[in-house]
Amino acid sequence: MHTSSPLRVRRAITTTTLAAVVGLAAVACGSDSSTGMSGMDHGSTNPSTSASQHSMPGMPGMDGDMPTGDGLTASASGFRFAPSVSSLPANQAASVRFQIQGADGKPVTAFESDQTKLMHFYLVRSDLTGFQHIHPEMAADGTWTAPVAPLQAGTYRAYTSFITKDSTGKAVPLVLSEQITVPGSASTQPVPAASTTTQVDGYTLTLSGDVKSGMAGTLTVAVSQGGKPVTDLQPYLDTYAHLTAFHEGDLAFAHLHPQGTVNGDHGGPTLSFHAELPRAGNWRLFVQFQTGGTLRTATVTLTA
Ligand SMILES: [Cu+2]
Repeated sequence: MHTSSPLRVRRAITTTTLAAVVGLAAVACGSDSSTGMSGMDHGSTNPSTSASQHSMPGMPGMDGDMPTGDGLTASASGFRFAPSVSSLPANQAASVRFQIQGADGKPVTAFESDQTKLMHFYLVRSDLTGFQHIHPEMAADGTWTAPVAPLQAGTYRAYTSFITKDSTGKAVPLVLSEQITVPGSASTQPVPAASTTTQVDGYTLTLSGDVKSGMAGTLTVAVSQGGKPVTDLQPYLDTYAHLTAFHEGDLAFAHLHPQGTVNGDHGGPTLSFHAELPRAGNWRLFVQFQTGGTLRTATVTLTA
């Protein structure tokens, strides 16, 4: 079903009007509860679709010679991620303002919804700690504002993941990133050893599947609590789990796309993801899922 790059495979088939979505896009994931957000996460109108895609790993991009399959460039396909800051203060809440600029340098204002959001913004530190997943809000002029929780000192990478359109109207899914420095003395940690299991908030996640670098595969995550299968996962971003991965060392980005559709608060115990990791080595996985109205983030290292 999925034949394209790890960058953005899945896109909403419905183009929602900008005005309707901006209001919903303003909530950071950390405080995101789907309850009360009208219709946001309960539909199943966002099936996995294979977006036409040109940025296979190792292949040149359509409009340039930079590969875009790892999310490590600030510009690709004629679009540029332009943050207003290159550093943020340590240990205090802050905002990152940014634009996505077209080849003419003007801010882009037209985006398509992807997993119910027009823009996904991620932060991770060089040692793969400090993960944040935020849904920024866009002003009419195309300036986005991402509210960032307090950061420890260190070197971070900020990623924007979105779908826009090129001059011919063709959808262009991109992940663009820039480095952001948080001054101060940083005590980085070694990336934890690879494991097939991890815990968060009393939940145990067990990974299985055959994931090799540079190849499409399926990663399965089984969720249990107290030894019993969990079957009350709630929809989050139109899925039962949102899985982001970062590569140890260069911080390459991969989004693992959920398979299957969402139907009420009955997700689990087993979730499947289309996995396509562009590099060999260790990947730190951030699995976000929701139960009882609370968003939880489990982390685990996977070696591809
Ligand atoms: Cu997001």
